[in-house]
Amino acid sequence: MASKFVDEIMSAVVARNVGEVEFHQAVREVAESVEPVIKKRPEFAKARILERIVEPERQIMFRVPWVSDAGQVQINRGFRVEFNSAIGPYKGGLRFHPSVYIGIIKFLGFEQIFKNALTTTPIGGGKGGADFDPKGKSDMEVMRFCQSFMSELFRHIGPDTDVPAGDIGVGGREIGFMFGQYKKLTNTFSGVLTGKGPDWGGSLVRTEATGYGLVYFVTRMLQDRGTDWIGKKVVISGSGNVAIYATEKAQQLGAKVIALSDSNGYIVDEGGIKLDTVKRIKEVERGRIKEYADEHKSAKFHDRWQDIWTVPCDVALPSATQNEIDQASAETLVKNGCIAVGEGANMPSTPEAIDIFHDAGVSFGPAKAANAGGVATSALEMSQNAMRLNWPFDEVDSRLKQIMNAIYAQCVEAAEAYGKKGNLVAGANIAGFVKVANAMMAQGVV
Ligand code: NDP
Ligand code: 2IT
Repeated sequence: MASKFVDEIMSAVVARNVGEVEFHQAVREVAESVEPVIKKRPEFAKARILERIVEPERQIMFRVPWVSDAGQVQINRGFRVEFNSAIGPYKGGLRFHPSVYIGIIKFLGFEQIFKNALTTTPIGGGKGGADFDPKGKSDMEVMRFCQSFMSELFRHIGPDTDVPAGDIGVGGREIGFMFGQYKKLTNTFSGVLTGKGPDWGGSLVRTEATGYGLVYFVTRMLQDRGTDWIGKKVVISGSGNVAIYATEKAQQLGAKVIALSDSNGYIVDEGGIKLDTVKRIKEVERGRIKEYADEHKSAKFHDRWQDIWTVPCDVALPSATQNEIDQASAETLVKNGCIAVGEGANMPSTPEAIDIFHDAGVSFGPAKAANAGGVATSALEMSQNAMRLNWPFDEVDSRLKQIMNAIYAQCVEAAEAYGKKGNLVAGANIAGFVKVANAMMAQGVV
């Protein structure tokens, strides 16, 4: 049963943001979590902090025209939502996927505000992208698209204003093309994007950071249950940037990762995933996960990606997309003995699924906290760019580990302080919100 407080917030948000169901879902969860904070801090209610936070500071939508290899004119839609700059420049990724519309970008930008606050680094929240599908496009088509996209975006961003990075469909190749165009248009070599190549301003560990950080976070969850990764069976959805480096770190720590997926289906290799094969297929050849099963006879391919959660495991790391674990999948995971879920993707579990995990005593690491290692390392890239220095791999990795431990501690403490011991969803939302709210209070009604 929703409270009057949540109902009021939600009816205004739904009326003003018609049809943006993912955004509504993200706001509802935060509103439910922070209600007790606002009751305890009436100055937040008076200053209408939550009502202000749900309204982006600025939203940009633009036409992205480009020409295919066949000489045909294509038109996509580009987005950048600059959501909140209370604690630093807008920061967040760009998603290129055909499902992108303003509701997806707003849910991601809204989550990013609180995630970025948890990282302990000074970055505000933003997100962008386009309904462009890089799959099946040539490198030259991707380049022309990225150049056209940046030809509009460049006037809205900057190293002290808004610093985009990657997300689904945007990796090193796309960041390179966009950085090149930004540099040409502005005649500046700056830290305007993160996820750059290590030889031209990028940070070591940024490629690995989201997956590694996820595993560092879940390590703390497992420690609190008196256990570790050794011998654990792990199922990870997706086979992109987050999934690959979560697999790598989990394997280094002694886990057995047995399943991965893409939008065509999932593979199970009970002998343990051979990550070199996955990296070659996905990072070099840009192929499909099915090809893994053609190469390794120990593996089986199944063609419904949603069914990956029927594979029995101790730890599940959803690392593909939003709402990929629904109630039925959560019930199956619990029935099969899963003890911990760490969200690598943004909002991969539905609210019903999260309730099932909490009720069953499964340790649950929410996206805002568990996948914050990527953006945190982006903030470390910004620091290195500002100093014109490059830190060694081990230094960035050890900072990442410290940050993930600090995020975990903030979630645990905030949950306890508000009578929600062990509920890291409430903890993450409260700790992130309080930091942003305090900054907004200090800066007046702007
Ligand atoms: P990638 O594009 O590298 O990989 C995405 C993977 O998920 C691919 O295997 C893709 O399959 C699969 N996938 C994406 N969308 C769908 C869909 N609608 N249905 C089924 N499968 C899908 O992206 P990332 O690994 O960077 O991102 C994965 C998730 O992690 C996203 O939710 C992102 O927001 C989140 N995230 C990413 C961070 C980063 O630093 N990159 C940081 C924090 C969170 P296919 O190739 O077939 O589309
Ligand atoms: O969802 C995320 O945190 C990201 N896609 C990373 C954003 C960033 O700016 O590194």
